This record gives sequence, structure tokens and C-alpha cells, in this order.
Amino acid sequence: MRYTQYFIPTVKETPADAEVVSHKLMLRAGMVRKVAAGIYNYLPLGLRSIRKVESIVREEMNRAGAIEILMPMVTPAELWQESRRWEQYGKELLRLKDRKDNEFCLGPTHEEVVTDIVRREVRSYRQMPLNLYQIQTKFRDEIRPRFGLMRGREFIMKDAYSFDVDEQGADIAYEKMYQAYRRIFARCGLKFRAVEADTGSIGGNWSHEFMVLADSGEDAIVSCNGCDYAANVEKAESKVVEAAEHAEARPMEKVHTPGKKSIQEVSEFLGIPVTHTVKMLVCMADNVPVAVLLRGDHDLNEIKLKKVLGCEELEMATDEQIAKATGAPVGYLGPQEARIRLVADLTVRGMRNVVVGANETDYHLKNANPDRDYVIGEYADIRNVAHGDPCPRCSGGILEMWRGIEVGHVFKLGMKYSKALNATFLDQDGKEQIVFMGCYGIGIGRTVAACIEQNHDDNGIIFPLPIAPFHCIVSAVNPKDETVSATADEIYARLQAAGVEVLYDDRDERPGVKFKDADLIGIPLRLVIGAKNLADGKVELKQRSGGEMELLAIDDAVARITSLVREALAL
Ligand code: 9G3
Repeated sequence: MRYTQYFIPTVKETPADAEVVSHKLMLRAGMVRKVAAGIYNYLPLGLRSIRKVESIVREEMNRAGAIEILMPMVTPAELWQESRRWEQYGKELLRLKDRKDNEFCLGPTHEEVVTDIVRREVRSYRQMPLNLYQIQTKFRDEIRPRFGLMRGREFIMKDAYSFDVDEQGADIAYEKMYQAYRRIFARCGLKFRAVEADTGSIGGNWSHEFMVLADSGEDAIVSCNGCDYAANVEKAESKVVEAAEHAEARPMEKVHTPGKKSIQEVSEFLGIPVTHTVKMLVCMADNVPVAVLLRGDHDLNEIKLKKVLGCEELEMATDEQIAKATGAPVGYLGPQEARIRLVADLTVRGMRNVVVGANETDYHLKNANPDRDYVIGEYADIRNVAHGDPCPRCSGGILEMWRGIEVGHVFKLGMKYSKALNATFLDQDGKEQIVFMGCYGIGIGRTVAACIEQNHDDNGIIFPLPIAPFHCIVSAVNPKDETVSATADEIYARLQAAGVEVLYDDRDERPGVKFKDADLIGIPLRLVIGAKNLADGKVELKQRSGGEMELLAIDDAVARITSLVREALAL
């Protein structure tokens, strides 16, 4: 493609409302342009990358035996009412009416629609295993869309759905998708980890998220440095960290701690490490107050607590709700004479001689001990694991904390949707059975954005070749020079004939502008055609990912570029 015939509106300045690198660079590189909050135009370079990711996804899904379909973007309310999700979801589900006042929504996902296909068309066990997938635009009316394609409202997703006769079949389908995802993200040139994840509202009983490791990632994940355990912090466990000491209970002491409300303040004031303090928080679980106890330096994991309490809604209690429920002042809460349900994290069980609030303003208790000074009826894993915690799976492994960008998510769904929509089949004995499902998503645009988060420098994007908009940019320096432009034209033609995707920068622009643009848009290979080196029959090859500039004869340059491209695309 000739630059002068193309459309690459690069910009020098960093857009104000872009907060993460990938958003900034995709705007500056002329890859996307915002139309409305969370809604984007894909401009030529952005679209080429999107299409590259889609074709890698398509190849691997087909290789895994999945079959491509395309379901509608607009889906009828009736299906969502059958699964009871029409009322379950709030404003995130963008609803609309047609001219006859029939209700629809813009599909945020397609479990209902695909299950409707299967309940109508699949009647026999012989028709399964079946895996149907699509690459389709989704809409989720996020409250705060941000970070460009990373958290858009309208986005392109590959979503696949597997249908099996039993759980064993569903496990096989899950494993096939899991392996296909590993190949997909590896081929996209991403450093990623598959982590055990919470199933959230989707239901089902098991899921993994595919996380691209990047400091700008919204998710916190841990991975063990001794085995392959890895999990989203929402779900991650650790071996219970045994309490620091098992000394016998010392006499409890009420101490004056004027204005010391936070664990940090109390710990510093009393000269006692936070690991010897126990903090009490109060939550409203379906509007019922529940107190939780955690070691001072640990954080409450609300997803775990919600599962333990089995509640629908869980919020942190307000100060007045706390005062009403416990009769004690915030900042000085303690578990003694608890009047409300009290759940303690597993780590608290072994703790002795701890500091807790005295349930009285400006006072704490030192050397408080379970059974003697307070009674804990319930223990559960309700905390976030921390960097350095012992691995729950192996001995000796330590959990390391990373930030990740979720680009894929695979779920075992069980019968949640097939039961709701009565998707059944006749088994070998002619008995009616309910279909077992799994669902598997990849955010296409988010994968491109995550790739840029992971591959950039101060000059711009550093695309891995498989998802770069072009393989090679040929920069003709001073194309007015007959020799330069004739040589560049020849090389452009020869590379294209060899199957190399070339962006030929034939603009009448200063070299500096061309080089800055080439670095910004991140094309992996840059070939500079300049009069000086041409005089020696040489052209300059530079790889965007680093490495030395190579001065090569023209034939060698064509051969080198062709082999570098073939190497990078080898599956
Ligand atoms: C909704 C709305 C938002 C949603 C959902 C439904 C997320 C919803 C979870 C999934 C699960 C999997 C198939 C592909 C992989 C992910 N946000 N989820 O179900 F109505 Cl408004 O989408 N679906």
C-alpha cells in the first residue's frame, strides 16, 4: 500500500482524555477514533490489526473443531425473559423497542440466542459434541467506559458455546478451548497467563481467564513461583499463614488510643506490628449487618465473602449502619460481645494476644484472645491473598502478584441455560437429557490494545509481526531522487510478490517525519531507501523490536525481509 494513497491520520500530541498507553498510541497512530463514549471507528491500521487477530482466532477455533455461525446483534427480550436475565441485568443491558413496540436488546453476549438454536435443532446425542462460535459486535452499556478499546461499550468478541451429552464431554470441550486459547495468544505474540477465575454472575462452576501481563491491567492475579498455580485474586487462595506466635494468653489490657482509628495508626501508636492486630469491618449482606474479622494487614475479598454468606447484595456498611448494628464507634470496633453475625478469616483462627478495638471511642484492647475475650463462631477464607503468601497447591512455592488485562475467559456453564430454555436431547436409551454447555470469549479489540500495552516504547507501538497492520514499511528518503524512488518501487513490488505486506512511505516528507511515523505505528520491519547508501548499492533494514541497523544489498534485503516474515508467521 502506498502511504500517499492510504489514510493514516497520525497525530503528534497525546490526547488529553486517554489514560493508558494503548489508548494514547492507538489514537496517535491513527488506528481508532472515538464516535461516542466507548464507541469507536476502526480506521485502516486499527482495522487491519483487528482483522489479523480475528483470522488467528478463526484458524484456531476451526482447528479445534468449532463451527462458525453469526447470530444477530439485536436479540429479542423473550429469550432473555426465559433465562430470567431480562430482569437480572440493569442499565448495562441496552434495551430498545421496534416500530411495533416489541422489546429487544443489543446483545452483550449470546448464551440465550445460541441455546435457542440448539434446543430447536439438536434432538439426538449423535449430534454432539457441538461447538458453535461467532465473531460479532457486542454492546454493554458500561457506566464508565474508558481506556479506549480496553473497556469499550461496543466491542467485537469471539464467543463460542459448546454442547455435550454429559459433564465428561463438557470437560473435553473445555480442555480443547483452553488449548486453542493458548495457541491463539501465543500466535498473537502475547505474554499471558491462564488463571483460575470466579464464575461471577454467568453461573456455572469453573472458569479460567486469560490475562495479558501489563502494569496497566485492571485485574490483579497471582502465580506461584514453584508450580503452575495461577488465579485471579478474586478467587486465589493461599496456605493459611500460621499465626506469628502460639504463646499462652497474656492478661488483656485496655489501652488509651486517642484518635487512633486506623490499623496503621494504632499499630504505630502501640508499637505493635499490624500482623498482631485484628480489624473488624461491618458489611450489609442483603441489608443484614455482618461483622468480619481480618488480620490487620489483610484485605477483605468481597467476592469470597458473598459466596460464604450466600447473599445477593454485599456492601460495606456506612458509619451509621455500623453504630446502629454494633453500638460501637467506627475505628474502635472489636469482636467482644458481638451482637451481630461474626465471620473471621482463617488466618485469625491461630492468632493470640491481639490488638482489637475496645468498642469504645479512643480505646483498644491489647492481648485479646479468642474464647476467653471473644467468641468466633465462623471461620472462612474471606481475604485477598497477598504477594509472598505460600502457594495453596505446592509446598515451598510463593505467590507473586501481577496486574493483568483479561483478553479471554472460558467457562463451564453446566446446565444453567439449557435447563432454563429446556434444551434437551434423546440419549442412547431414548431418554430425554439436558445438554451440558460451556462458553468461551475473546475480546478482539482488547487483545490488540493489550498487545500494545505489552509492546511499546517512548517512540510508539512495537507490533508483534502476526498482528501488525503491515509486515514492513519501506521509507523512501527524498523520493524526488529518481534513483531512490525507482529502487523503492522495485523493492516494493518484489516484497509484495514474495507475500510481504508492505506499507510504502512515498510521501514527500522530511526523513525525520517518516521515521517518527514508522516508529509510532509500530510496523515490525523498516527498510530505508536513501541516496547515500544506494550509491554503495545498499539499503538499511531496522527491526522495530530493536537490534542493529543492517546495511544490505537490495537482493539480500528482499531475501532477509521475506525470511523474517516467514519465520515470524510460522505457527
Ligand atoms: C449481560 C450484560 C453484561 C454481561 C453479561 C450479560 C458479562 C454476561 C458474562 C459473559 C460470559 C461469557 C460468552 C462469551 C464469554 C463470556 N457481562 N457476562 O453474561 F446481559 Cl448487560 O458474557 N459469555
